[in-house]
Amino acid sequence: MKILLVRPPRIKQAITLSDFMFSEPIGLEMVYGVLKEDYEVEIFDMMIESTILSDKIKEYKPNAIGITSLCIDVKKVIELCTEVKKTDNNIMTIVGGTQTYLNAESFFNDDVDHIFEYTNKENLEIFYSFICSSKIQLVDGIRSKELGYKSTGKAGRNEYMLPDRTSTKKYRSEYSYFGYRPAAIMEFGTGCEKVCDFCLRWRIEGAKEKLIDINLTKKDLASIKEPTIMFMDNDFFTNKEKIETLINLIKEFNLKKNYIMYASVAGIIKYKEYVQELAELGLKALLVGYETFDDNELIKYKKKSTTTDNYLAAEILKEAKIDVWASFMAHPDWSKKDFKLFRTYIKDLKPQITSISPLTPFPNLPMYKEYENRLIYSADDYEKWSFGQVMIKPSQISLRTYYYELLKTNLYVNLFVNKNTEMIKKFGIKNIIRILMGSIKAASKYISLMIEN
Ligand code: B12
Ligand code: SF4
Repeated sequence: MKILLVRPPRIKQAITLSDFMFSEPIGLEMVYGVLKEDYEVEIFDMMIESTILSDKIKEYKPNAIGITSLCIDVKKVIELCTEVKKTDNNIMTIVGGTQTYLNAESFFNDDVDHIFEYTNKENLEIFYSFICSSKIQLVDGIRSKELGYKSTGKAGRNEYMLPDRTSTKKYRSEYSYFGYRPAAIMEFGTGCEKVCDFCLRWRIEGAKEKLIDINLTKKDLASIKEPTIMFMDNDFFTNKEKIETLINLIKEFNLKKNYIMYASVAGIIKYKEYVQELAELGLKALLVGYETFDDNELIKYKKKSTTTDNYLAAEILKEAKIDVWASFMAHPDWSKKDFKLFRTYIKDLKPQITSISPLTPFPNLPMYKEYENRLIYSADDYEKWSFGQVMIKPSQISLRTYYYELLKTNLYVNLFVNKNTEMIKKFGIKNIIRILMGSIKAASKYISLMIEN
């Protein structure tokens, strides 16, 4: 059996950060790692390829096609499944990824044969042995069209399996994280115990933090050839054991790489004694969710830190010369005055990079109910749910003024807060031009939304 694993192309209509952060399709690399033992498998990354899927099918002649998905990809993934069926109706279509975990129903469609709600080694192996013998049966985590998309009802989570990074060899020079290119991604531990109210990530991975099996982690680390590793753990600074395990591994393997991580403000403050050592070992940047300038909002978001803690974390990281890639959420009840206070707050914190997402009450979140009657787009307008677009009708200013304030804040941050000359020195002019083009694309989408509204 021949299986083609596909990542859909960038969604042009959506506002995404994928020009800045564009990493390997690690979920597909894991599936490849399991299936390659018994089948012929290939990854086709449509974020890079210019060949259309039907041409690839004619060339590769697969029996099954597996497609990965994020929230904004639903329409495109279904379109790709339709293209598969039109090219050869005998090819089986299978969908997996974050979106199937959060909302499998969005893929109930005649051209989608099977949906992996969650994936682990066991259900992958059982499923493929069934389909090879043409016997479709109910399997935990899988919904099949032939069985009315019924589920066994057994809950589960996606398993972190060893990704086979050779599967994306021809694409790897393209994968980057901000100015670091090429860069690989990996995970060290799953879950997040901070359980912030607006966050999907702990809902996907669980509210309990667990280290991934150390032997798997060692193999994973050893398989990475790139000079930069982005750890996608939700909060790397969660406990001493985790931080010390990484420090020991870096020393044991004598790794000389750049590291990028996500870290919570509370974690940075609690484990500040490790910050300097990690910087000396190669930690270059931390992605930190400062979220807002307003403590009442932080309380409402159930964030485990205050706006004063944000200053403290910024100071600790500045001293250790670690870059801060800060993320903030624009609240729909902000007035012009709030945006002004927000800009002043960013200027005081001085992160190296700033990204601002309008508060997005994703359909699975409790917040969805609270804002349901102020939503600008419906839950099945999938391309809009990119975390980059205003989803809730602003209460203090018009939507057009709100977009104007967002644009103004983004320009202000890029021109006056980000240290552009420092960035050029660090990443080189070519990378900075690539990032700048991405910013221009995002800004022009905001301008068209401003005009539209
Ligand atoms: C790495 C990452 C990325 C990478 C790429 C991820 C990818 N798959 O291609 C990059 C940086 C490109 C990215 C971009 C975006 N991302 Co992102 N990203 C993540 C992150 C940090 C980890 C995701 C991940 O790789 N997890 C680990 C892998 C192993 O999990 P997985 O892909 O689900 O794969 C498992 C199974 O699902 C299965 N599987 C996957 N595919 C398939 C296919 C088949 C056929 C089968 C059988 C199984 C299978 O195999 C794996 C087994 O464990 C998550 C946060 C988080 N912790 O979840 C956010 C997250 C997934 N991203 C998110 C968002 C919103 C985005 C953007 C839209 C943001 C933006 N505005 O730019 C863009 C979209 C890019 C685009 N399409 O243009 C949201 C998703 C919300 C949602 N409901 O989908 C998350 C949850 C972050 C958040 N805001 O909370 N992202
Ligand atoms: S600390 Fe970050 S990953 Fe953890 S729940 Fe809060 S926002 Fe989500």
